[in-house]
Amino acid sequence: MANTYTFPQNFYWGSATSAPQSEGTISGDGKGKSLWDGWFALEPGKFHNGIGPNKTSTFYENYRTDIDFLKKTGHNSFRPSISWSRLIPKGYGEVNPEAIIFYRDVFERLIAQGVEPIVNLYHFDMPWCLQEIGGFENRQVVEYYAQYAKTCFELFGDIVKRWFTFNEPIVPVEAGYLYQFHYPNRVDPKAACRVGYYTQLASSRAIEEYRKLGQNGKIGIVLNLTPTYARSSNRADIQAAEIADVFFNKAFLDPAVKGVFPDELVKILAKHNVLPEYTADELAVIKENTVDFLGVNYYQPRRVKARENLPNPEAPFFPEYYFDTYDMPGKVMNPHRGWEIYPKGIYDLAINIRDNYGNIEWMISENGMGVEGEEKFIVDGVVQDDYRIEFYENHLAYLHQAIEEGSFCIGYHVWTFIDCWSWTNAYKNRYGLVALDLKTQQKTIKKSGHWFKKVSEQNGF
Ligand code: BGP
Repeated sequence: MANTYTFPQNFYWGSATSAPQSEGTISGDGKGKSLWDGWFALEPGKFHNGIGPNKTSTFYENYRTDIDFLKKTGHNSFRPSISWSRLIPKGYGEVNPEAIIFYRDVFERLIAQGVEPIVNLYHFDMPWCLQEIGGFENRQVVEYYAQYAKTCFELFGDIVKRWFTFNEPIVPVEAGYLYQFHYPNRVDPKAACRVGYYTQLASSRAIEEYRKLGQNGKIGIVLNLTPTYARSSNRADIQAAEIADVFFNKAFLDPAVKGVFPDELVKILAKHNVLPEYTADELAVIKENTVDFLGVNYYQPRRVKARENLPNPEAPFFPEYYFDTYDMPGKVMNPHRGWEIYPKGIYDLAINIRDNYGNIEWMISENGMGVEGEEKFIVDGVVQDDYRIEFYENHLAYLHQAIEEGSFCIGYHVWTFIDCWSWTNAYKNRYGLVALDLKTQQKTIKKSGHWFKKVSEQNGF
C-alpha cells in the first residue's frame, strides 16, 4: 500500500537515550561518580521505589545484543550520550581507557549496522567531583567541559559526524535551582541564572573547540521546546504567554541559533537583580559559535494566562512572577503519565523555526508517550501499545505537513529505544520501543517497535 505520508530522502529514523539512563555500572569499569550517583548515595528515598542510577538498563554490559535490537526496530540513526564521568572520572585530567574502548566499539558497531550515531555530550550528568565545586555555577567548570568536549571530538570525531553539546540545558537550571527535582534541590534564582548562562557559554565553547579541529561534521544542541499558548486573545494573556516563551524557549534557542540572548530576558533578569555577571569576551564566544543544526524534544505544550493575583515582591524570583499556568478545559491527556497530548504543537514549533530562526536544519530528537504500569497492556508476551502508535502517527502527520510547507526537518527520533531508568521517576514511566522486564531482564519488542520498523523501511506510513 502506498504511503499517505512520505518523508524526505535520507530522513533520520531512530531514538534517543542517555548514558546515565541506560549504561549502568559494573565493577572495574573505571567510571567516576556523576551527580546522580552522588545524590542517590545521599538520598535514595527520593528515587521511585528506591532504584538508583547504578541499576539502569545494562547497556554497558549488553550493548552488543542491544544494538541488534536497534536494527530489528528499524533504526538508521541513534542518539546515545557519552558519560563525562565515565570518560574522565574526575571531570578533568586523566581519561579512563576502558571508556575509550567501550564508546569506540559502540560507535563502530552502530556504523557497521547502518545506524548513524548522533552523539550527545551531556544529559543532566555533571561529574560528582565537579558538582562538589559548584557545577556550572563555577566558571572553571565551563573550561573543564570544553576540554572534555574536545577530548571526545579527538577520540571519536573521525567516525561521529553529528554531535550535540547538551540535552535540554534548561532542565538542570529549573530542576536544580528553582523547582527542586534535581540535585542540588535549591531555590536560588540568582544561581539558576548563573548556571543557565554558564551552560550556554559551555555549549558555545564546545562548538568553538569543534570548529578549531576542522572535523567535517556538524554540531548542535538539543532543546526541549514547549510551544506556548495564551488562554485568550486578551492582551494580558498574550503578554503572559510571550514572557513564558522567553523564559522557557528563547532563553536557550536565541543564543544557540542567533548568538544573542533575548533583550526581554536580560531586562527582566536585571529588574529582579538576578542577571549573572558576564564579560564582553564571553558574549563574543556565544555570538561567534552558533549551532549548525538543532535537536528538538517535544512532549507537551505550555498553556498560560495572566496572573490571577499580584505576585509577592518579597518572594524569591520565579518566571511565574509574570504568568499563571492555564489548565485548559477539554485538553487531551495522556492518562498514564499526566501530560497533555497536543500533536499540532510539533507543527507550530517547526513553523516557528522556519520563520524566526532562519529555517535552520533541525530534527525531532525526542517525542514519546510515557506509560505507568505498562505490563497491563501485555497480550501473548507483547506490549500492545496501540495508544503509542496513534500518538506517533498523529505527531508525524503534523510534522509531515510542516515539512511540506518548507520546514527543514531531517529526522524523527522517539524517546526511547529500550525502557529505561528516568531520574527520580526510575522505571515508573515506560517509553521504549522495546520492553524491559525488570525481574528477568528480558527484552521484547513492543507492537510500536514493529510498527516503527515498517515506517522506517517505507520512509513514512
Ligand atoms: C525528557 C528527558 C529524558 C527522559 C524523558 C521522559 O525530558 O530528556 O531524559 O527522561 O524526558 O521523562 P519521564 O521519565 O519523567 O516521563
